[in-house]
Amino acid sequence: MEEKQPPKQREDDCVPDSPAPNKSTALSVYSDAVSLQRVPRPIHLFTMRLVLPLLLAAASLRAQQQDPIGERYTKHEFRIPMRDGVKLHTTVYTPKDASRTYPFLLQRTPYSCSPYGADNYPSRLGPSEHFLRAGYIFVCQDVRGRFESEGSFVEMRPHGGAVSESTDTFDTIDWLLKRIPGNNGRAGIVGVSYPGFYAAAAIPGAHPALVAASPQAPMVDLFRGDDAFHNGAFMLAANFGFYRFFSEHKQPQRPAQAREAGFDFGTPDHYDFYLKLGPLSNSDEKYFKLTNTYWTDNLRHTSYDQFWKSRSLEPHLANSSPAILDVGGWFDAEDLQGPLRLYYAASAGKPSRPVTLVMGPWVHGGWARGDGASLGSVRFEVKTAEFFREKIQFPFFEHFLKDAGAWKPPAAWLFETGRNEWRTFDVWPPANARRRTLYLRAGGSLSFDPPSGDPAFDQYLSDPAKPVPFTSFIASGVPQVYMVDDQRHASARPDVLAFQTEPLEADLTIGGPITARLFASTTGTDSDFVVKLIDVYPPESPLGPYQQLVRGEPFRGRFWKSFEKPEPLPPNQFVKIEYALPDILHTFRRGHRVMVQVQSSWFPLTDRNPQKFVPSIPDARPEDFIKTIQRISRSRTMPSGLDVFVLP
Ligand code: PG9
Repeated sequence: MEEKQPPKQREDDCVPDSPAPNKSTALSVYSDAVSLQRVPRPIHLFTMRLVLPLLLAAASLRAQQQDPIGERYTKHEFRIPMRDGVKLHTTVYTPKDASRTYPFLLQRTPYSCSPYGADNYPSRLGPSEHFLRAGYIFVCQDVRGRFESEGSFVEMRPHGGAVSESTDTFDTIDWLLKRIPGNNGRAGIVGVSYPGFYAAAAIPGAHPALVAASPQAPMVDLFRGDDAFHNGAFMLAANFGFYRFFSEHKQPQRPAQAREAGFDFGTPDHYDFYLKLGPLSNSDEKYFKLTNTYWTDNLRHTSYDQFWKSRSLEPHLANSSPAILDVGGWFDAEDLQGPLRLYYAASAGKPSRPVTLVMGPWVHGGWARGDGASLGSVRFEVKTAEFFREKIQFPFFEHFLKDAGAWKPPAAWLFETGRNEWRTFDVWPPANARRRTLYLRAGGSLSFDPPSGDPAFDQYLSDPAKPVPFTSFIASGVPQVYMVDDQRHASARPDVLAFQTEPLEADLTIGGPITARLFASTTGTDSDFVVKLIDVYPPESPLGPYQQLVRGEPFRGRFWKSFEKPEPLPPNQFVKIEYALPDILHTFRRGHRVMVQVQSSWFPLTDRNPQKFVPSIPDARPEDFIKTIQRISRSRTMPSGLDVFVLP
């Protein structure tokens, strides 16, 4: 990665390097500009145009000369033998300052420990610059079967076998403690996404020296809400191109540049691409030819079978030994459920050290970079990512790995969106939260008051040939902004039911998991239902009557009885479909409305349900895709709605 060059000073910038102006800064920038007006303009502009860029370039060069990683750390590369003899490539960076001892900070990854070669140094090391300055022994390891390590890669290798990610981490730490001089006998592990899974997988059976673990956006259960399936609906757009990277390495079939470029969709409109693809089994016939084994696994295991159950970490997280800093993003399109599931599982046991959940207004890994002050059109007004890196993540590791500073964490350190402030809780969801139901009512209204009429329902036509798009714009892949995107494009569709409250007379704060309860019928024998919770801004807000998605989650109807054994839905008969939407902490401000939308597709975020029950949806035939009439009851005896926790 190239070192960033200093920002070029644009001709019309007449102020020293200043943060991007917001309201308050604009005034200071303006006042600076006004004060600068006192300098005769020709002299001033000449100075700024010539001198400032030179000053910036010199400062950046000095920084690079003063502090390249190779000046302060020595790089070593080892092949560490695991208990079964497989050797894992492990890069170790030790501080040159030998006047004190240091803890290990590990990352285990399937995404490479590049750059390789003892003389090649990365441009950054560790989770943030705080760690580089404080001094750690940084360790990066290629997991089995990836890049420079021996062995074979297994998707989320199941815990409990003769060798596992837990035993590999244990053996690695044991080896490092004995052979790397200058260590202080302690180790921590940190990682985001797949590296987050490896950090979580190190927790069960942890080496006694592993005293701190920070799984960040870890996958915990790929079928139950992480990257692969959400209540049985397959996360198509997120996974289609992803696995090519895994399946090609070590069997390079295309030039590296083509491999790096990923899958060539041939169009930026992936809604159209996937619609034309038809049944997912066509993907192997047309593109992957069964070479993308991880993709094919997803198409072969579309129920909660032993393949997925064996890979779930959830049963192994109770009674943890390391302190845990469990991090996730409220708007993480890949692994939102993982950190929540980890927190609930670890807290339910008897952990030896504190377990802390941190959730911020972040996309996947959004806390690791940038300032976290906004996402798309939505502003959070607080530099949440900077706060996390400086005030939470760094103190966590300093405390447990070096006995530096106090660490009296809350159980949950959560950013409340809507009101835009950090909050701490001694238990999550908070004990004083009140469970209430938002009922779907007649005329597209939504209310805490239950319906009284019988029968009462709304209906819509669901056509798999015209699925509801998951973005309000033409999109490639999964745009991270989708989780706060405007939902007016959906509200306007006849195949989306929308129910909303009157403008709120007071702030309404909802925290914790949400339970969707639909009494639904279909003229078909299978169907998806998607429930979305939306914050409707008042017309006078800067974004106008923006309909911000707060939380959305699909449910694949075939799993109405169990995720292990899909069964047809009885046609033209109301059945109760009840499922959880991942936690939120959001305040609907006074004057806003709460909206709930219900629909039967969310494309191509999830694959299409043919709506005729077939043994395997990826193997459905084109003629299996049928139009259906969906009915959602909102009657006294079958009241559809959302159970929410209202905070005082
Ligand atoms: N969370 C991403 C992912 C993991 C496993 C399968 C599919 C996606 C990731 O590691 O980037």
